[in-house]
Amino acid sequence: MIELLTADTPNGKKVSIMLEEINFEYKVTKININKDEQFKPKFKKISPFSKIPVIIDHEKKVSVFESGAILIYLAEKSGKFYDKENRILINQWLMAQMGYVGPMLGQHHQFHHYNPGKSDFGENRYFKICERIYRELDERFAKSKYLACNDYTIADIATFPWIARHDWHDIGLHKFKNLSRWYEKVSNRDAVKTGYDLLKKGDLIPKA
Ligand SMILES: N[C@@H](CCC(=O)N[C@@H](CS)C(=O)NCC(=O)O)C(=O)O
Repeated sequence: MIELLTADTPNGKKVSIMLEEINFEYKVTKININKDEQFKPKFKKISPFSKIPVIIDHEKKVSVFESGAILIYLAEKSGKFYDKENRILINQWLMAQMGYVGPMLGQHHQFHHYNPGKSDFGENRYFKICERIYRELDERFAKSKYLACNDYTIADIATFPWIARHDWHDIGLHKFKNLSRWYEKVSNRDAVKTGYDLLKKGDLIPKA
């Protein structure tokens, strides 16, 4: 049994989507990050930076923090979405999501969506970076069916919930044909739909 400690955010959705994809039995413990539950000592013990998501594998008595590390753990445990032949490609695109796509789009959310009008510099900087990421992903999808290779992998699972915030980004996902094609294909997976609205039932995936 896997326990998922999470909140309704893109990083949290990565793991609920993965758990649905691999069809593992799991239970959810909600961590209310707006009420500072992430700073409770019991949670901090398994998440040193006080961040969701975290999983506990009760069978193995092991906990894992950092969504990328969690996806790798679950992929290795299930033998799915982390094909050995494509592993170098999958690792690169997964790390790019973890180190670049997620953090930059997260800053764009902070300046453009949550705090507009507070910093022209911040708004412009992250708007341009977000636009550039859309362009770069679009170029990738002109060459590859899925992000890392021609198969659906944990790199797609990590990236999808961030692009699913496209209505906050105001870049115009529909203008990026290849990225939109990938987005629609991933959106239509049953496990993605179930994992996406796990904590907020009825929260439909925004259309491209
Ligand atoms: N690199 C981490 C980032 C996790 C993260 O930023 N989590 C946010 C929610 S999306 C969080 O827990 N914020 C609470 C806080 O920082 O206090 C991962 O991918 O797991």
